[in-house]
Amino acid sequence: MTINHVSHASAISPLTIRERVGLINTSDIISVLKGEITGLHVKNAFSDEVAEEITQNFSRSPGLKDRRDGVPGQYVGASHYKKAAVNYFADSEDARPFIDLLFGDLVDPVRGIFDALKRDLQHQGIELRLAQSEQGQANICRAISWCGSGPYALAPHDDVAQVLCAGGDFEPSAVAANTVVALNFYPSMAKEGGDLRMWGHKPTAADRKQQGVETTGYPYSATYLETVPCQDLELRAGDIALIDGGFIHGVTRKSDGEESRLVLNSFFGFARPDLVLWWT
Ligand SMILES: O=C(O)CCC(=O)C(=O)O
Ligand SMILES: [Fe+2]
Repeated sequence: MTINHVSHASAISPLTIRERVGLINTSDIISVLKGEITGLHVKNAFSDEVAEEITQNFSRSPGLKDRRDGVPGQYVGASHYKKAAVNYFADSEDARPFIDLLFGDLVDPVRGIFDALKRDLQHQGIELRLAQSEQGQANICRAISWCGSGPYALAPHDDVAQVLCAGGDFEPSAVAANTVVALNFYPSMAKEGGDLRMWGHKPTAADRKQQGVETTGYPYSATYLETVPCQDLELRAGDIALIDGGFIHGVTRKSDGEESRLVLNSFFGFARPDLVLWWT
């Protein structure tokens, strides 16, 4: 029998989302990493000038492409979604010059968080590094403008299934047993909508199988989510959001027009008690 909606009260987990204004500290980030909170929304985390420069560099990028993996969007960089590890790392190497171009001569704000977190974890005897293989190394982030039609610009999904399904030779697959943190920088935001919606449900492998999203974690149906409480992170350009990517989340419909919605996204999490990996 197929269960079409989340039917067990025990499958509902409360959402605890911390909010800050203008101040990013590594203790908040580590709280998400350790699964103590579900999310962190930092408003006004970086300046309008930095946001505008990255947005312009994205729109003019010679590395800008349309996604062809069934998830509507335009992107610069590499995604491990639906990809074997060898291809992901080769794509990451190819895309690196385009990621560098997104930041031009700016001090890269994503690298800023990476370096601060690396330093803090190091003091605790934990290494933070980019995921790697013989083919190469992951990039610090990827840039995406989602363009799904219907109620969601990016349909409800989780970020864990895609990690598991990349195969055992994909270093980050070890992170799936722990919290997979999604880190999102927003250089540009649509006038209306484009919020990050989180549902209070962290699907298990059995849930994914039942929903037919075993290998992708994408997309979960409206029926499945009908009885699950949700919360919207109302985003503005210059904001950062970190979430436990194991919880179902999606991006609400956004207005068309001049301002497009742009996200710089990366993932990280504990592969071992003494190792945190970072990838895209
Ligand atoms: O664009 C966003 O706000 C979320 C992106 C996301 O969920 C993803 O890339 O997996
Ligand atoms: Fe996601």
